[in-house]
Amino acid sequence: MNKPVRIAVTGCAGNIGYALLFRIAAGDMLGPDQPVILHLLEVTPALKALEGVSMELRDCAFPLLADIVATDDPAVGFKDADYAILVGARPRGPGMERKDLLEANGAIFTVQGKALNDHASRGVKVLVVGNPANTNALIAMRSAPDLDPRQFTAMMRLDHNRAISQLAAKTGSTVPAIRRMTVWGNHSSTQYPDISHTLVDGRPAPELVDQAWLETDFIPTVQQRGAAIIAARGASSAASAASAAIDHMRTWALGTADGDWVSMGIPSDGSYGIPEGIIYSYPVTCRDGRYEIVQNLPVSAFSRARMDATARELLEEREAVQHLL
Ligand code: NAX
Repeated sequence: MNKPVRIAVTGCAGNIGYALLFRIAAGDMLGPDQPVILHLLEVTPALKALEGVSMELRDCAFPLLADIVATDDPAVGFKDADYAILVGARPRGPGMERKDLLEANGAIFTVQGKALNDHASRGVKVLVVGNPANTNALIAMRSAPDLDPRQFTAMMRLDHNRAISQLAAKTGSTVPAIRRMTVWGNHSSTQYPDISHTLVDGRPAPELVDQAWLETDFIPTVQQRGAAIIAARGASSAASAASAAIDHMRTWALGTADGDWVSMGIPSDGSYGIPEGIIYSYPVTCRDGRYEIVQNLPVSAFSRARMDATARELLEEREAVQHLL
């Protein structure tokens, strides 16, 4: 059995937290040989509910759960963390503009970025789930000057998984038969789910579906899926978001399958003509705990326009939080 690793999760008394923690403790994230110490971080008013979550986690008697640290102090919550999943964020309240949301969350992610900088393991892998995820990740990254920017990522895996599932259903195929899906850009309705390089049972996906379906069905369905879940369930995606967070971290830590890639929000390095200095979703392969952008994919004019539109939105978001960077 390996030495336990420390996994910090924020927002643990919320919806996604409740769907996420039990699966991490069961070994779904890092496998059946990796014990974990869970660091549960919440705001002070939620500490009582957090105590209930800790009690339930203990009651599961998970063999891999070595310990639990529950706290409202980021310095304690991120102490020696090897992984940090930042779920907790301010939801958009009535009458709140996007700018207000960016501002309210900016305050959270500057504090958490600094706490990660000062207290986490030097190799910590950070995933931001709380919205607006890409720009929150940028704020946390800029607040942690002693860590490598590459240690900060934003969650696009839910969008990636949604795209795979839609394409599998359309082509009468199965999820494992779909490889090389890409979602570019921002975790928002400007994201660009792109099947140009996707394979279905080894066949190019663009040969199996028509352009009209892509434009009027697939792309908007994936872009609007979060709103559709809220409309149907009366609450935002929770179990699927938790599952995607586990997939993101497992792939980052343990690697992508040969011949496949995943979508991750990462600091742009200028690849594909996307401006540097935003957290943009790219197709990446992972190996030995590191990711690399898949390079040299041909980009059609149709894709170019959509990749640029979602980059522009991220530049606007960055502009709105410039004073925090
Ligand atoms: P909930 O409101 O159920 O839970 C959020 C929890 O975070 C609350 O318990 C709250 O007390 C806690 N929290 C707030 N500020 C905190 C802080 N500074 N430190 C620690 N904890 C804090 O929301 P939930 O449904 O769990 O969603 C959480 C976030 O995920 C939201 O921002 C949501 O928009 C975002 N999502 C992101 C997705 C993605 O793909 N990137 C998809 C799902 C989800 O919509």
